[in-house]
Order: sequence, then structure tokens, then C-alpha cells
Amino acid sequence: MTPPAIVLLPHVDFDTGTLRGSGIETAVRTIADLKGIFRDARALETLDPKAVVYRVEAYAPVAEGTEGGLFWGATFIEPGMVGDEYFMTKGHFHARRNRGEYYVTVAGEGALILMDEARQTRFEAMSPGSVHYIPGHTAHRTANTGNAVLSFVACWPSDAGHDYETIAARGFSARLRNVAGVPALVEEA
Ligand code: PAN
Ligand code: ZN
Repeated sequence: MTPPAIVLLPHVDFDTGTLRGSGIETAVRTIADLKGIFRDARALETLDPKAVVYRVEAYAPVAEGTEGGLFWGATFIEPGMVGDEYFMTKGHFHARRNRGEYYVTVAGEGALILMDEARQTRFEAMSPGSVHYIPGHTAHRTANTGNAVLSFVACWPSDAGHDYETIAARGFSARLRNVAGVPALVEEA
């Protein structure tokens, strides 16, 4: 009789959020990938285009678009600034607008910036252990406001999809900027 196949389950390192195991896909976003995301284009030009701003490790046990499934991911944002803005993710609405998501902070300090479809923007402070429920119909972006890597884990529906275009076209209505040493949301003019 053939012995049952040994399945190596994915494994999370709770000190860093790092995912290990087979089938983990990694995506890297560099300074060059984030043109148009930050307000200070001149400040962006002074940075190495190949420098990594953030990385996402994702575990997709079902195909993208599958109804009823869940994905797991870990995001790692380097510390850094572009002008007075903190290194941050592109940000997106879910393509299926009503799909929500959980984020749980593992390490570092940051902010989860949330904007509803009426373009009302707010943020939640992220620190190790903080649990963030992102409701449907809400664009989300994270910024590293500290001096070390910000890492968080996430869980979202496999049919949520990512709409980056809406944010690429109009951005968020407010930006998280360093104002006199403190992260503060500043409305776009
Ligand atoms: C996260 C994000 C991740 C990177 O896994 O995809 O933090 O941010 P961007 O996708 O905006 O580049 C998530 O929200 N998934 O749905
Ligand atoms: Zn999302």
C-alpha cells in the first residue's frame, strides 16, 4: 500500500510574519514600481529605483476568483520616506467591492489608511498585535511610520480581486504625512 503523501503545511514565523512552505508566491515592489503613488516626484527621483519598498508573501490554496475560498498573505514594508510621506503600499479597493479583509500587525509601527466610496479617509494605528477589520467598499493602504520593518498578516476572500486602477487614477482623498514629527492625515487640495 502506498503511504499517504506528506503534506507540508505553510508555516508562519510569529516574530516576523514570514511564511514558509511550498506554494508561497512573493511579489516585490520597488521605488520604480511606485511612480505616481507618492506626491513628491522629485524626492522619489533621488532614491535608487531598484530599492525595495515592500514585499508580499501570499498563500493561495485555491485559484484566484474562487467563491468561498480564502487567501493568506504577509506584507513587509521597509522603513523610509519619500519627501514627507512614509514608505507605503499602492493601495486598492477590492474588485468585488463588498469583500472585506483582516490585517493583524506582527512587527513594527505603521498606519492602515482606509477610504470609503464617498472618499472619506481615516487611519488606524498599527502596532504588534493590533487587529484591523477592513470592511467591504473600503480602499486600504498601509504606511510604515517607524524605523524598522513593518510586517502584518492578512486574510481575504479568494474572489475579492484587486482594483488598483481607481487608486492610480484618483488616489486617496488624504495622505499620511510627517507633520512636525508626527504622522497626520493631510487632505489633498
Ligand atoms: C494585502 C495587500 C498588500 C500589498 O495583501 O495586497 O499589503 O498592498 P497592495 O496590494 O496595495 O500593493 C491585501 O490587502 N490583499 O487584499
Ligand atoms: Zn486587500
